[in-house]
Amino acid sequence: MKRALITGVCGQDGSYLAELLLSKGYKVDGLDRPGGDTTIRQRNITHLIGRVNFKLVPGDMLSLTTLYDIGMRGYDEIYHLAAQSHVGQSFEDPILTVSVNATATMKLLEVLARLSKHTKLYFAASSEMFGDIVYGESANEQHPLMGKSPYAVSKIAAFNMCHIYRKVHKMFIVCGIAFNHESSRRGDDFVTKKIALGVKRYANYPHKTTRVKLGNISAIRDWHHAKDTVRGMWLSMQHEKASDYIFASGVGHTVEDWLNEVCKIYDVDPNKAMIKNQRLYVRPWDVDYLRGNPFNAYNMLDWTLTYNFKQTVQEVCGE
Ligand code: F7E
Repeated sequence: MKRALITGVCGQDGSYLAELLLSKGYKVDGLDRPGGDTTIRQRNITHLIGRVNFKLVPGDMLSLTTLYDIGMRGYDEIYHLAAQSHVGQSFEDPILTVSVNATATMKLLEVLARLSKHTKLYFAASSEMFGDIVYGESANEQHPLMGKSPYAVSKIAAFNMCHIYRKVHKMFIVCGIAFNHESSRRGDDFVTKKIALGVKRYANYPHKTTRVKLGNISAIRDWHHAKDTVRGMWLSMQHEKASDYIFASGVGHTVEDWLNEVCKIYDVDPNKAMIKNQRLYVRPWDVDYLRGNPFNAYNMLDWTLTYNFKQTVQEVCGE
């Protein structure tokens, strides 16, 4: 029976990945950072708590004790998903973002190199690392990294460090470069879920006070469903060689396209249901266009998408 640790188990990806690994017969530990309201924090994994082979391990990636314990437990596989993952918030607190996303990942690498070199590690890299891609083109794993936010820079630092440990310490480290991936378990302050909840609210109470307040709705993102991403994570860890993989749909849509699709579901006029360019939500430096080329994942891992754009929107809306 393989033993795996998921950092960030309470998040959207962590919760789906825990389900997947349990279904494959793994013994799964989930790192759970105490704090805030437990019911809210654990809402994505309530159905897993108490299940045989699933255990929550309290800990914090910023704690050396936690990292040392992880090294001492000698897991077969670690899926390192814990992060400050909100790009907008990374401008508000760049230092925390770098501490959690980059420095803690570097410490984890060093701990594993010293205490548990056989452990396979999956690192959740991000399409934000690319910064702007030439309009109309798509990024593969070799695309230059020109991050435009503290979040992007923190992920680039950790990504490059993963390569160093892969090369120098001969460790099995996979970097999954995931483009935007969504689900009904997405946090409420990401644009997809915010629109889904906001438009529903407006449909129920159509009034100018219930309109969804948004920032830049012309940004283009390459969206797919988070259940597909986590299947890619697992597949990439089973391949004989550790490598980097793009997880994306290869199709770009604007935030406005997402809004329009949600408005169709709730039968409301998008121009009435939202106000755009709200200062609070416009980023100091946004990435205008992102689209990925998932050829390697398709080819090397037999990775396929089970949700298209429309189905992803519907699932996020819970419809
Ligand atoms: O923004 C625009 C915003 O916050 C998408 C994270 O999982 O995916 C995610 O990062 C776009 C941006 O996701 C609002 O400016 C407009 O252009 O949903 P988002 P993200 O920043 O793309 C990548 C792959 C990650 O790695 C990240 O961890 O939507 N936008 N109006 C807005 N965004 C938000 N959040 N809120 C708005 O009101």
